[in-house]
Amino acid sequence: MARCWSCSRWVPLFLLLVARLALAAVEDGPLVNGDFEKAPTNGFSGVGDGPTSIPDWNSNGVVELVESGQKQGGMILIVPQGVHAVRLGNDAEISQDIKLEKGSLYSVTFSAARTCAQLESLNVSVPPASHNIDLQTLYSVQGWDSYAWAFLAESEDATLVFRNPGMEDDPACGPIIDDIAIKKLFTPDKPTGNVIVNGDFEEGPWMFKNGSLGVLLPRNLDEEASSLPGWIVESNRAVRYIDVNHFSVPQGKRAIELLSGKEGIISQMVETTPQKEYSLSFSLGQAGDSCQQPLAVMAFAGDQAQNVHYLPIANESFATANLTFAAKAEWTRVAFYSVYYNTRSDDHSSLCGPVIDDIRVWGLSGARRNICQGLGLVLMLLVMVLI
Ligand SMILES: [Ca+2]
Repeated sequence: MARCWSCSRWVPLFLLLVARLALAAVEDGPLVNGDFEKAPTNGFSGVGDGPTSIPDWNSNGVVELVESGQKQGGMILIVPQGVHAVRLGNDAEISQDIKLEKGSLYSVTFSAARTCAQLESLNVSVPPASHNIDLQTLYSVQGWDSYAWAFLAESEDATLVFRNPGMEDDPACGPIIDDIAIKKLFTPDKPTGNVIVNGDFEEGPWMFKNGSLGVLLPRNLDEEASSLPGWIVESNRAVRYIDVNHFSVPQGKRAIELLSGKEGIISQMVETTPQKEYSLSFSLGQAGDSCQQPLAVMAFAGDQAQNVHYLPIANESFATANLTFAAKAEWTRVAFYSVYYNTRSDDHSSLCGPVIDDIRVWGLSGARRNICQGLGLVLMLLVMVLI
């Protein structure tokens, strides 16, 4: 009897454990069959002959598995990683159910390639959050790129959807997608004596170890849902998130490469005290990706702007730059863009540019208003003592 009582006591605990496991949110990293390398029930043999069901994904419309080297007309289809990827036809979509932590910020990383459509774009969503990614600009000569998109989880049960919003004459024209991963992001605390959040860019989207092209961060004006916590990309073109495994990074493991001249701008609003003097410092360098010089950035802090050229010193891949400014308001915009439109010297078409990292803003002196307030207090105390 005692034995049964002992057993029954463990049953609810076991059920609770099972329930917790079932509710566990998706882990950081590749999604289940996010690289589309898992064979369909009838094998990969039918790939190229038309739509087939894709393991672990739901699909709607003309969704095809494509194979590396597969030809369509005179064009060889591009598979970003591995041997297989997925192509979405007109208005077609794939989706996967995922468990999330409600209220948390997530970033989805994926690779996409254009095929033959004129105005190719890709809609990525975790309803109700949704974003159209423009695939029109080719950033790398390989014909594909990795992108990141962030969203706030509004519920625990969610569905990640990739949809081709296009309606091309040729229904086979549509983007190819591959290598899908997710990462829960956190917003780093402001370091002591520095008002910039995530100025070292160490917190950002998932990056694949073999992802040699970095991750593009497209336009995103929503500071609350940014793949680069603290920052927004306020331009039409993307900036590139790079890692130390494939690029030269001035500090830590991650940094930002600015692309597309004035069309690639990142910015952050920082809290400042009006009239107070501040210093903005940052590392400026080259990514080690054969980017043609000159490399330069335009750095903004409030109404101050400074053009800073990267001048390689000895064997250093970066240098430190500084800009002093007086805050005019309680919030000051800090922003960067590349002065030039740079391309790689080896292919003359892949976009590249200067690297920035380790951005800091700190106060140099007390605000005049505070000094006056302080003087006023001293005078008042003096009067009180005299009385
Ligand atoms: Ca860094």
